[in-house]
Amino acid sequence: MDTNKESHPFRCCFDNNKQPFYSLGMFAYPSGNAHMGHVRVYSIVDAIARYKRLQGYEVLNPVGWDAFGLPAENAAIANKVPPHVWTQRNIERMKTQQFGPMGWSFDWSREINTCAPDYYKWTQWIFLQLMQRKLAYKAKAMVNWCDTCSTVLANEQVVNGICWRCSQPTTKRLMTQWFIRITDYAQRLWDGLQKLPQWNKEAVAVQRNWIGRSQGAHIEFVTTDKQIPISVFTTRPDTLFGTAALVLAPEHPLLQQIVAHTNNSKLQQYVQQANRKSQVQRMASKEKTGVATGVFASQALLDHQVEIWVGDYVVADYGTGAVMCVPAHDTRDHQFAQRYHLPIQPVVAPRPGQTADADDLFTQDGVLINSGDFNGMPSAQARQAVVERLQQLGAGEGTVQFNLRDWSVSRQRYWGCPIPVVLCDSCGCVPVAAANLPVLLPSDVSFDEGRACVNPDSAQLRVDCPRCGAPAKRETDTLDTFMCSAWYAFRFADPHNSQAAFDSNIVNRCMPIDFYVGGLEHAAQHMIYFRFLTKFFHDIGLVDFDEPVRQFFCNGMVRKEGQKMSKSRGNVVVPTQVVESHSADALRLYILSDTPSELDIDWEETALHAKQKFVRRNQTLLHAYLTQHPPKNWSDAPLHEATDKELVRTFYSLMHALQHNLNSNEFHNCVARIYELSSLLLTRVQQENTQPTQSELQQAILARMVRDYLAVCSLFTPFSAEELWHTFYSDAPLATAGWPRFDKKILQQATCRYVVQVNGKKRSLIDLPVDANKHVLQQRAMQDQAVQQALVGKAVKRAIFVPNKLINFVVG
Ligand code: ANZ
Ligand code: ZN
Repeated sequence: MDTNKESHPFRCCFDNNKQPFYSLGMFAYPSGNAHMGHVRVYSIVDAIARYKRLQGYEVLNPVGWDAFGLPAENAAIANKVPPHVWTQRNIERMKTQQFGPMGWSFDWSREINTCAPDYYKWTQWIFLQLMQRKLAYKAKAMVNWCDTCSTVLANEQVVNGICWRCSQPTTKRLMTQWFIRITDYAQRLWDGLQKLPQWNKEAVAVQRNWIGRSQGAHIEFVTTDKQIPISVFTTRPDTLFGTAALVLAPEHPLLQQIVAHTNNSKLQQYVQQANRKSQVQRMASKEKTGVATGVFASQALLDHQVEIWVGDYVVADYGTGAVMCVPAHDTRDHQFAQRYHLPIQPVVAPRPGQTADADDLFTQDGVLINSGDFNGMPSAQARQAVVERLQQLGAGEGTVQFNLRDWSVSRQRYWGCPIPVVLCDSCGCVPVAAANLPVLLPSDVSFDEGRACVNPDSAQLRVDCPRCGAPAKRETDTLDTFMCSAWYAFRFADPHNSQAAFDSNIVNRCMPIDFYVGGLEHAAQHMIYFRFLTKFFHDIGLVDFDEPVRQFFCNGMVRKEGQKMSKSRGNVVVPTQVVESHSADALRLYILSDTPSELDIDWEETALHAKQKFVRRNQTLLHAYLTQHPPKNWSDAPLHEATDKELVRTFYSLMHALQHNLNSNEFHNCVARIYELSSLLLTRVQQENTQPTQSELQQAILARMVRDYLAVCSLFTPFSAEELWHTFYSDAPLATAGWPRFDKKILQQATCRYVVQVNGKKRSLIDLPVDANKHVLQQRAMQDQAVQQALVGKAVKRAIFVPNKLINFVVG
């Protein structure tokens, strides 16, 4: 591999002593069209990558393609182009015509593509590792089904019952599917969030919400007739005595058994209706509806029986699918009780100073009443005491409940990573031996009937069972593409390894990722899977860290007229066209300016023009100046010997501030600093162009300042900065030429205002250079009229001097 830094300044090799820095923008999908989202993400990443490179880090700034997934398959169906051809064509196009012209400093030698067999071989290998440890399993379960996409979706891919890809409502189906047991890692995924101080706060909140840890209890009830046990999950065991009813989800597995003899047709109708309703409808309806079963239940601590109801506000797959309904203290239960006239018995009273939510509703912690032995206890204490008592009675126990579900990871679609499993009639699901990977995607497929159809009789699907040798079939489901993107960052560290997914030493050296940029919309799914796999890799000894990302920066969206840019709205601004009309530098500068990068921006043509003008003006004036005054001996030009000390001081103070802004990802402030730097520098340069007055030394100092200016500009407008640098300074790239160095001393004020006192009373102010000595100050003070007056007829006994502050004459 040619690792020559001059011909490949962005190529990362870890064979030097430089400290690595890993910057990464989230994986791009090769749709064929780069959009403003790409421009924003990668311009942010690039500013930091270039900054760190100039600072002397060995920067890993890779790029690649998240290439499996539905659009390729749909394109194949629509245009009869095989998905790999469509994908490859798009990648070529995006790479050469769209990403290339933006000037992002990627290490293209590490480009990866998840649909390439030498990549998905390792995705399959990882799946086998999970399977070996029982973390990948096949099971029958209620899953999310999208009709439009005709595939199963993960919980993370269904937001409020809507498919993340096609925005159509999804339904629940009982299907046999592959799952990844991420729930085994729920507690660690939760705990890990505390160790991420450099993560975007919203992203941490999204994770926390998704993992959804609730501390609570299982409380056992039992039906009075047939003694069928029913367990509820509650976070408020302190409210047990206020239970008015038990409410079961319509899908509750014991329901039919419980109501077996009752012949309640109204109930059966309700259950059927609920099953037909989509998840969205169920959650959207504000009405809490239900049907009474006529069956009652009792609880060890309660001296009253409660009726069992069925209600669709209770979710089947959370907790136990059953709740104790406490109308006086829970809003949903309150609505339910009001509708069906259930008793509303308060068991927690507000403390002095607390106010209730309504007359008969109080949802906060308070003090227990109407609760037997527990009366008078504060809620927190009562929660523990009730659980302890239940535990003694064998009627309940403390538990932790997570919202996180296992990741349903199989897809009934063609264009994905084949699941490396053989289905054998006698042995069941048998993993393919690692030595036989990759399991190639069958090529015996037609796209004619409106869907991708692998020939079911294809020899490519027939295989002998690895265990018993009998004829068997390959699994035809493919993996969710989020599986491919859950480990791509590891592969970037060692992208050409043919012996392993990656070399642990290399990965340990450059990961966790130092700076990761992407949209908040990926903060739930991708980041959960990515964190999960990292912990798994850690556990099987592949890596020595267990969180993949040190700093996670979430960028905002680019909108137009307040709307998301989209083809259907016809409001898409195409980056390549902007590059042609205004230049990549102007676009990059624009996309980072004015608004903090974590907020949404609204596309504004006039601001873009202004950026273009700014870049041009800089270019023209600096070019003219450097032509007249070719830079000489600039590299060590002594800044402290500048005649215009104020210029140098202001200039480097701005540099200093800019570096501060970079360290805190305030890119819009960086751009503002560049404007200020430019205005200082161009004013001076224009003077020089019209009437050159300066000595060689002063010229060298100015040349050094121009070069430092170009260095910071190269983070944002690399084309114009590199061009000037190349024309006037050096053949070696500016990208690796070093971050501006300057002695902090030059940032100090050039002059200082000294106070002159006589016997402690202020008489005058005198401006002198910083660090003036006592003698000089004393001399100057004695010449001051006001001071002279104050000293008339008096003898100076002493002069007290405080450096850079004051002189005080003590007189007798
Ligand atoms: C009684 C109670 C009284 C409750 C009270 C709350 C307040 P999180 O924090 O989300 O875990 N719940 C339990 N399982 C449910 C299900 N499958 N579908 C719908 N709701 C369910 O919420 C836990 C609370 O949500 C539980 O605590 C239960 O209501 C309800 F004053 O039990 B609680
Ligand atoms: Zn869909």
